[in-house]
Amino acid sequence: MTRTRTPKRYALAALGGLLAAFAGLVLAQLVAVAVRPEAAPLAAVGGAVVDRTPAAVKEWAVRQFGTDDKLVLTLGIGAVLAAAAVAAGLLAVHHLPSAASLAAAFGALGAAAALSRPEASWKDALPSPAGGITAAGVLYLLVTALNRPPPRTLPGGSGRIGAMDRRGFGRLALATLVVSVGAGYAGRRLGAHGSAGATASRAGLVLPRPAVPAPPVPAGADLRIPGTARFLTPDQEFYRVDTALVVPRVDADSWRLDIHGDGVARPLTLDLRELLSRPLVEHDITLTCVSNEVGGPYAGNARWLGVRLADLLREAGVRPPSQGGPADQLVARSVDGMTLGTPVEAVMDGREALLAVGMNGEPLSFRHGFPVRMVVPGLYGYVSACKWLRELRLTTFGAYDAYWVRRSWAQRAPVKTQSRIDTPRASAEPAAGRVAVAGVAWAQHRGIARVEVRVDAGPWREARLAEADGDDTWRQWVWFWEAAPGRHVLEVRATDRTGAVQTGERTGTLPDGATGWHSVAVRVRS
Ligand SMILES: Nc1nc2c(c(=O)[nH]1)N[C@H]1C(S)=C(S)[C@@H](COP(=O)(O)O)O[C@H]1N2
Ligand SMILES: [Mo]
Repeated sequence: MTRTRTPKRYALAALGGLLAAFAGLVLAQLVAVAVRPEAAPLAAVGGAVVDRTPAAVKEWAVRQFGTDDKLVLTLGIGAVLAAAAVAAGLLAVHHLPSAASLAAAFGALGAAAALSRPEASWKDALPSPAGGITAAGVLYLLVTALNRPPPRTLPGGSGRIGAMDRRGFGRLALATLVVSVGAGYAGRRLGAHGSAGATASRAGLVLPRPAVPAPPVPAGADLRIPGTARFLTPDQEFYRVDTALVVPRVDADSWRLDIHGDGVARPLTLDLRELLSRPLVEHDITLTCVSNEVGGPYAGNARWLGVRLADLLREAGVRPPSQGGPADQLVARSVDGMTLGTPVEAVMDGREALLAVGMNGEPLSFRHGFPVRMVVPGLYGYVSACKWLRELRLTTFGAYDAYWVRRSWAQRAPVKTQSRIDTPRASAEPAAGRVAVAGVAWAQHRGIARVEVRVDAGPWREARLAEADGDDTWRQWVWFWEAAPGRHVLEVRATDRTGAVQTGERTGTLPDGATGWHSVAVRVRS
């Protein structure tokens, strides 16, 4: 009997391909629960893509999609996978082995991606091929049903040429869907169970009182002008920038920190209890990302609680380069293999560089680095703020390039003076009359001395500054504008406490942070 290649058969075959891929993906996800979440196909391929994305493309993606860039990436990979699944389904109608090879190729690709990730072990290679085999098997069953005539139910019933066992296919397809959805749900539950220890360790963590508490935030530090960022950024509103497609959930009870390397006379290994037995310092620090464009959202301010990094380094026998120490770079490594390089001199020059465990009175959230992260006033996050910290190694800038430096970012990146207009927004149409122009300005570790605003490139007008909460945090400002109807352009610039005025020269974020004045065009209603 010959089969007719009806459009219906192709449509069902394509559907079969999608179902098979879905089943494979779910199974791979289940295997990854046993191995580690980062080894799941989408996470592994996504991570490998992130690792290989040139800085310029990454900057473009961050500009286009903001912190949704990870979601967009995952959807993109899903779309490629779906297209391949449809192709495999169509191929399978004629030639099952080619379809199986396609599934195998994707399994191998996922395995290679997983193995290429930092901190990978051989087990990470397991989930994707397991998924590929599952997909091939399911596709075989589904397409066999499509290529088989229906069973004759009536004696002498018609055996139409080209007929297919549509009912058999339907049953199998439904079963695949039900089992996959069920397994997917079980996988989620198991995944949550797998990190239950981490969740419990966070819930059980009681932060010790600081030996050196921070003075209360001055009442006048927050001007509370509608539409502006709050002085202390709540965890949920705090920007998040990292390469982790799966947020690492570290169990605080098994967490360890190793400190070693050049000039470390006494290498240290500490668990969390040992770390917390040292005197804790509380300090307010504004964290900013080098990828923040002028006027952008990647800045947040928090009250951090942690151990002074300089004290720990001294305990380990480290001397800064200015005192003859051999290492000028401190490389922090996270549990997910991220590396960030910080100047040893900056960490030991007296500023409150912290190994933080607390943020705004709570243990760090998982997103922001639980159980321990670094925070160094005055340096962009990518050269200082390692989350999910695991290791501190002393070396030189000459000997080692950290993750972002290998992707064309500068080795050293002190924060550049910036100011931002939070209100009015670019889209706003305020009524003529008195309009509050307000926002924040930052020059961490130098402090903000002045903020000025100008309208339509007119003379600079001095804004009113909120009370300062030290030099390591941003400072709110406000300027009341007698706005006349029509289109106007507002611009802002800050001056730091060294007297340096924020430059108006526009540069991009690469390689060490954007410069230029934030401007906002508004239409004032009459
Ligand atoms: N482990 C790890 N730590 C990291 C990163 C990362 O990708 N992985 N990104 C860094 C960057 S670029 C910045 S700006 C800050 C952001 O910290 P946040 O997400 O808590 O705001 O974390 C830094 N620490
Ligand atoms: Mo960053």
